Amino acid sequence: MNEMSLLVAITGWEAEVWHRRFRELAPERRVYLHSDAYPVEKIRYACTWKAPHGLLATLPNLEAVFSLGAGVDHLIADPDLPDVPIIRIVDPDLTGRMSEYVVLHVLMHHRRQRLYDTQQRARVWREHRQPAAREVRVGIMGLGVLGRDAAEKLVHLGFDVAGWSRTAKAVPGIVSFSGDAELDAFLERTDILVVLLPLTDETRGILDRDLFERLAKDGELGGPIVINAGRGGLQVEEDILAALDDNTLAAATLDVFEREPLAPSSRLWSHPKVTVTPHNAAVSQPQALTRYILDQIARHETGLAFENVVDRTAGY
Ligand code: NDP
Ligand code: OXD
Repeated sequence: MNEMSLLVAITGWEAEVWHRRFRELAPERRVYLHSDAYPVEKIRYACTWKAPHGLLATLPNLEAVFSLGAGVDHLIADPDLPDVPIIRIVDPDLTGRMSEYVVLHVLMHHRRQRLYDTQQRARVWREHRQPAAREVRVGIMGLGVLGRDAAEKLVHLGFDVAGWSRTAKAVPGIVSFSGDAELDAFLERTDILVVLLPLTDETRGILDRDLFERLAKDGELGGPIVINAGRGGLQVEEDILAALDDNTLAAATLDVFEREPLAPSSRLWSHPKVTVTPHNAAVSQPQALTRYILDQIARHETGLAFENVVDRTAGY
């Protein structure tokens, strides 16, 4: 039995499914759930999603921490996070799911599907003007692994796509902006804003009234639209509601919220211009992602460097 044991520390998701899958794929290792008893000194790798803060600091021989999602804000927020590499998910399964979500919701707005749903319920046969995809400017905030894939798929559909990131990018077919200095230029050519930023000290609360007012006002869709599948902490929900009410924004699709689950009392649920999904834009699938983590461990144990290591200073 390999004594380089794994600890699965998950809250909010079904931990047992991950546990079972790790054991199936790595029968030679011991794999523990954090809710069971485990020998702290044997744990070398922690596989986490919203692990209780302080738990990782109790593992004296920890060599690496894996985030079971692409985002690592749940780990960075732990004040006792040990000084070992943090590895995040970069996997075609997760990336593909996010691009499906982005393409679906961009098209929902572009093709006015919500309006046709309402008309259908009222038995109304009425056509509305339909701009071509090339007439619609999509701006993706966060041109990382997920943003880039979604951007490329939207370009393929014919949309006029731009991206904004911290460092400059050169992606064929995509107009790229970077840093605070180019944010205005990016926003003023954006009809549909897709947000795939990580939550960091720099990005918290970035989606506020001031930003919405800087989006394009001359677009083909009757006002700018926001799609946030990044993190709820990026958005100021009161500002979104106010901007929808006074037509600064035409619509919003939100997968993530300041507090999850979204409170039943939130006005976002019933607002006619809002589409709500329950933080499932790109769900982490144990089937695909346990394999990715075990491959990373195998690399490490043969002397190779981990891939997709988080930059703690940048916070993502
Ligand atoms: P990446 O780290 O690959 O990309 C992040 C992008 O954001 C990069 O382009 C980065 O710039 C940019 N960025 C970060 N900080 C800033 C800043 N201050 N100003 C401008 N740009 C910035 O992450 P992923 O694409 O893999 O994932 C993005 C996020 O999506 C995750 O952090 C997570 O929060 C969210 N997510 C949500 C899911 C859901 O189901 N709703 C599922 C999976 C992920 P640069 O390229 O210069 O580094
Ligand atoms: C992630 C998520 O970060 O599911 O992967 O939110």
